[in-house]
Amino acid sequence: MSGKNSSRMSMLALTLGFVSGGIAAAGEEPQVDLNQLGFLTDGAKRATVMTPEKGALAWALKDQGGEILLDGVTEDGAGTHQIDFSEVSRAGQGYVLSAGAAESAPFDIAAGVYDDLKFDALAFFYHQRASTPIEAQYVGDRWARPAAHMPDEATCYGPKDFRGNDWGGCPYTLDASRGWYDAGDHGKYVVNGGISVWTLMNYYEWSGGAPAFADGAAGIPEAGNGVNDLLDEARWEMEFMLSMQVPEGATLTLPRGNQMKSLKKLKFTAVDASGLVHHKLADEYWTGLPMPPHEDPATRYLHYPSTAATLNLAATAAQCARIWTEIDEAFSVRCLEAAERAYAAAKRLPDLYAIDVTEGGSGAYGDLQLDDEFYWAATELYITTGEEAYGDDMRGSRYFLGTPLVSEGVRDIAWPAVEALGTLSLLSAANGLGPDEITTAKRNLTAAADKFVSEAENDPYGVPFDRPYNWGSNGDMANRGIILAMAYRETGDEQYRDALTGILDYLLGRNPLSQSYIAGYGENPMKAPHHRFWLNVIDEDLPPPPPGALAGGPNETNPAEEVIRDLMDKGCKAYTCYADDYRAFSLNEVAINWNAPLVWIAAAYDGMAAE
Ligand code: 9MR
Repeated sequence: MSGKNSSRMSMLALTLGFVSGGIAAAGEEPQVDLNQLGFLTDGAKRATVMTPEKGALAWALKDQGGEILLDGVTEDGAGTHQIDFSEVSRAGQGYVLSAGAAESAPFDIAAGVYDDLKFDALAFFYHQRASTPIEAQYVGDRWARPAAHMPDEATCYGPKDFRGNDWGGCPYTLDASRGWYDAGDHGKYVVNGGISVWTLMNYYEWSGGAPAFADGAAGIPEAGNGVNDLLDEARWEMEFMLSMQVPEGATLTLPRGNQMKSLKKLKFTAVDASGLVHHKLADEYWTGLPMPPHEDPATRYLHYPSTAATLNLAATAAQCARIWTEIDEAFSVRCLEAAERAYAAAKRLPDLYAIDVTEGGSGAYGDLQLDDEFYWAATELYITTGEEAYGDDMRGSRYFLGTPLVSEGVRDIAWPAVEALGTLSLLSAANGLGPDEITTAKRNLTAAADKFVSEAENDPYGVPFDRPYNWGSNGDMANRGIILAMAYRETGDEQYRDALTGILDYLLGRNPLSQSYIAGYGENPMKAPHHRFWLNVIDEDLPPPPPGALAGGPNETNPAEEVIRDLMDKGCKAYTCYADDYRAFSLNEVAINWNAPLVWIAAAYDGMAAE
């Protein structure tokens, strides 16, 4: 064990003494943490033992009948020790790993152990659909509900915002039905819708048409319509995104430039708003919990257009245009026209920053740095059209061919950091890049993956993540999995697949809280998300979270609510800053931008299994 491990380990051991939740705390007895779902027959199999004891611990892997398949001893001394039993490939159910007196949760080894997760993770999006009934025949009686926000029509809030600025309203109402509710709330945000729908569509492109989601594979109303089910789900969101675009010829008065220091006295400019995209459509105020979507009493409003939302539409509609070209030409043309109009509008008005006009009711999704959105949109348009004007913008960006390497100024993939999405599309869809450019993009991809591998090697729980855990850290983790899966396919290098295994292991229980962050999966799954409908934990008439919903996860950077503040006061660190508590919206919300990369990695990982 490296020195770095030891220091992180003792930090965790200290910390864990404070963390409640029914899990054995350090200082009492050993704890064995591993993936509570299980392992692929030919994949890496690792566990972490946390022990307060001084000597080495004897460990044994036992099958359901108690027969020992492999045994050994841990390293000497108190701390966190890794156990590697990858050499065991015999398929079976109900295996247990014991170390000293402690036992792991039961788990399986099977080539098909990930068969269901990709479908359940995708089903999250059907559950979150607006403007349609969620039918029992697809989700079961517990989760069925009537249509909500049907239609979802709104005009701009105003003319005055809650601070008294007069925006003038907008001279139209939009029918922005469909789309997915963002998270535990009923807001629909173009920024965040963008990265989420991109991720689903990217899996389609990267995997050569997502055969796992072939028409009829998923439980959605469109199954049987001749179109891949992943695309059917993505289209539900694209239709909403397209409907958020400002009609041709509309004039709006909008605040240009960064006016964050004078939000009470905004200065407005009359602009030709054609092709811009509204930032979000959301309730006027925060409704309480629980609040099933079909009972939502709040009036809904459009917030004014932002350049970021406009570029989110430009990027995803460009991606949509090329994907649907052979599937539904009219839709493809609609997407391309919308993308080109949006991109032109963003270039004309590059400095429209999102500003909330209601006090509460929705998240801000504000972003003051938009050169990454410009790169992403230009790149998607270049891939789709091959036009040099887009190619020039793409090549002129400081992000050209960048992948998440913070040392090179390219950030982890997240809703306000979308530069890598452009590069990943260049590695997923046919395009006009030269061979040297493709080589550079691949080299950048593996450089990012190499960094994640080394972080996993230095972490006692094998987690490829060595930076502060922020709001939605599980989504960031899953996005790193996309990089690792892509690098594995490019190179065949098993260390990338092993690090991806590390991410799934972590999300499914190999962590110091013995927590599976995925509802319905593992012995100790997330049960109490911050969600207005999946609140069985406080009302037995309401459903629990459906299997496949991923919690936001540990957060040590933003003490936004009482639960996390309490944990931080008690000294939580990194992946111990979490509680499965529905009140904890900064830890335990679910969201489309976190479940989308879960779909991506669950499908990709399942596809890597030896049959
Ligand atoms: O995921 C978002 C996170 O990055 C921000 O720090 C946080 C606070 O602004 O908001 C998160 O997004 C929430 C959004 O604002 C409203 N719907 C629920 C989202 C997930 O918590």
